[in-house]
Parts: sequence; structure tokens; C-alpha cells
Amino acid sequence: MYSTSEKLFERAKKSIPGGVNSPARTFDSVGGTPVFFEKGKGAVLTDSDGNDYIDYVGSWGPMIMGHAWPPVVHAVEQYAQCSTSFGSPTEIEVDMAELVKSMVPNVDRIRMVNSGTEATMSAIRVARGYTGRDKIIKFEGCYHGHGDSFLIKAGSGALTLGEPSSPGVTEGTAKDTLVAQFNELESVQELFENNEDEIAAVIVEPVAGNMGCIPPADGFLEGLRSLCDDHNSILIFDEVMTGFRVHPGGAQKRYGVDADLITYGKIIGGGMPVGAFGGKEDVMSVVSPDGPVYQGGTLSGNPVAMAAGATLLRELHKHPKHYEDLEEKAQHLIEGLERVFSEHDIPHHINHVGSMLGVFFTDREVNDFKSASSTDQEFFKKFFHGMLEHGVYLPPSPFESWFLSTAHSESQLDKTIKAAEETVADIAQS
Ligand code: KE4
Repeated sequence: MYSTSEKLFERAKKSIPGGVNSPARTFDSVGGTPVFFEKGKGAVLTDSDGNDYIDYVGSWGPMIMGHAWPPVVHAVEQYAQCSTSFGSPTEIEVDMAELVKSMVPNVDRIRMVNSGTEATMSAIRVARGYTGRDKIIKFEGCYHGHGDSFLIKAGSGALTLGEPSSPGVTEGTAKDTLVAQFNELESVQELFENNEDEIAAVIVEPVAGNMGCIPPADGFLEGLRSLCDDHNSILIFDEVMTGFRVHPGGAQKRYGVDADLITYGKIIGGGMPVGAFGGKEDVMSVVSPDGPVYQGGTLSGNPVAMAAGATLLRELHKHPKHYEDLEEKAQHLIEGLERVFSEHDIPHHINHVGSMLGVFFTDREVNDFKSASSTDQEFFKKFFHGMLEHGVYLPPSPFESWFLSTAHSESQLDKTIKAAEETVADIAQS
């Protein structure tokens, strides 16, 4: 069934660490060989053996309009013909900055970078430069990319690989990262009290998406906002995943809480390598060349990538109805999965915020790191492979979110529900 993927993986392991360019793609937490894909169209991926799958990874978030969405493909083709990069300013970068500002609240200045990691690394440097303080607070199970300051009880790949902190991160760096518990304001309050006037920033995924999907508890984001105000610290919303995903204006708009710095990635690039960080003029005024906090990049604001991202964002901005459609699709899928799991007495809990979902095999609510990491991972492995065999591609880890796109049709959702039914029945008989 996957002989070409297996052959490609054997080749890949000889030249690329672990055979993958990002650990999240490995099947280490579910077992087996990563599937190598050759093409995607809409909600369907085709692997190197010609097998089709309904895709719920969506490149980990960017594919909100589905794979190879024609306007994005056309924009990339058009811009690439005028050179793929200048290393000088271009009009499309200005268009992109103005477009993002028109979509999200309280961003006066925004800087493009090449990944979500670059965006979050830069955001904490800006917060430290602006406040003159060194310490940051992050949350256990939240993932902000592979910057040294974040690989401390990180979520996503690091958590899945069971390495809550990574070798190579120095003592000096680690001491400035304090770890609180998501949805537990008391843990944040305590850190502020024990590190008075030392905390530059709190960085949070406003909807945790890297320990499965966990929405903020009522009052949690508002509580972070007031703690940062009380202690003159910067509140950073890492919206690399939630930006333009949970609302055209992101989580800030959905929850009505304004951060001081916001990071973006994934959807902002339409599948091309783009990240960004932005915020109010006074905070962003410290960013070079206006201010002393250095940040730069050869391919930042790359015109081809800008064209892809701007084309996608313009669609989402002009047609917010897509978000109602995505919500309906999510409800349809969740109702079907809930029915299947209940009929087969499978303990489960499903969270969702718009079109990002968290499917957990557990008999309890999942609202924090502890509950997310005490789910039935063995059952998830069987479920993952069963769904793969039935032509449904899920994230290969229980610590990831599933993503829907506008391209997922009702019949594809029903096929997914049927695949789940057959999978859990097979598991029960095995
Ligand atoms: P990148 O550097 O991978 O573009 O973005 C890092 C990042 C930052 N913040 C949040 C909230 C993120 O979710 C991410 C990246 N997400 C993972 C998937 N959960 C990326 C997948 C991967 O590492 O291959």
C-alpha cells in the first residue's frame, strides 16, 4: 500500500535527520512510515503510491481553502515570473502589511519573517528590548516554534517525542523562561509575585493547538491581560495557528482581548514560508531600523510568498461567510464522530474552535496540559492507522489539532465518519 513511501523514507533517512525536515512529520508517536505525498487538491492528498486521502492536517493549518486553491497557485505563478526575490522593498509587501492591519485589531506596525518560529523569537526579543526585562512566561504544552527560549516543556513535536525540554538549550537561556499552566491564572499570578518587575512578557497560544485543541477557559485571556497590565509586562498572543483560522481577525477578535504583540504564520503565507509579528506603534517602535532591537531576514516579505498569502487573506477578508461554513462543517464532523464513539463505548472528548479540532480518547474533560497528556495514546495509534487505511489522513500525534478547509465536502465528512465507524469496529474485533 505504501511501498514507494517506504522506499523514499529509506532514502531520506540517509540524508535528512530522521528522514524528515520537521519532527512533527515523523510517525514515531504512532509507529510506521511517514506517508510521502505527491499532490493535493482541495481536501484530498495523493501519496507517492497513488493512494488518495481526505486530509485533516492541511499542512498544519495554512490550507484553509484547500490544497492548490487556484487563485493562490495563479498568484505564485504570476509573481515568480518577475523574479523570486529582490532583497529590496516591493509593493506587495506594503499591500500585505496594510491588508493584515485592516483585518486584525490593534496592529499599527507589522514585520514579515519566514516562519512562525522567527515571529515568536522576534516578538520576545522586542518585549525584552521594550521593557528592559529578561524573563518570559510560557505555558506547559504550548508550542511557539523551536526558538531556544521556548523548548522548555514545549508542546507539538517536542512533547510528542517525550522530550519536554531539548538538549542544546543553555542554562542561561532556560533560567529566563518560566512555565505556567494553561487555563490556570493562579499559576501565572504566582510567577509574577515571585519574579516582581522581572517579567518582560507572557506568551500564549490564545487557543492551545499543540496539545490537541484546548480553548481558553472563560476569563483566562482577560485574566492574562490584566496581570500584564498590573505588572507592566507585554502580552504576546501567538496566533501562528489561530490567526485568520478561528476568525478573520484571529483570536483577538473572537475573544475580544487585545494583546500587545501578536505573531502570525501558516495561513498568512497561504502555504509559503511566511511569519509575522506586529503590534501597537509604541511597542513596535523599538524594532530596527526605527529602534535598537535588531531583526532582519534575506527573504522576509518575499514577493512570491506575499502574493500567495495576500491572495488567501483577501478572500477570507472579503468573504467572512467562509467561517460560518467552516463552523457548520466542524459541527457536522463532530456530531458524526461523537455518535460513532458513543455507539461503540469509546471514551472520548472533542474540543473545537471554528475549524480547528481536538479529538481526545479519554473519559474526562480536556482543558489543560494534564488532562491532554493523560489520554489513551495506545488507542489513538490504532485509530490513526485504521483511519489511514480507510483513506483519512490525520495528524500523526494525539498532541496536534485537526484542521478543516472550505474544500471539505459533506460527502467527504460523511466518508470520514464512516471510516471512523469501520475503524473502531475493527479495533473492537482485534
Ligand atoms: P513554524 O516555525 O513551524 O512555522 O511555526 C512555529 C509555531 C509557532 N506557534 C504555534 C502556535 C505553532 O503551532 C507553530 C508550529 N506548529 C507546528 C504544528 N503544530 C508546526 C509543525 C512542525 O513543526 O512541522
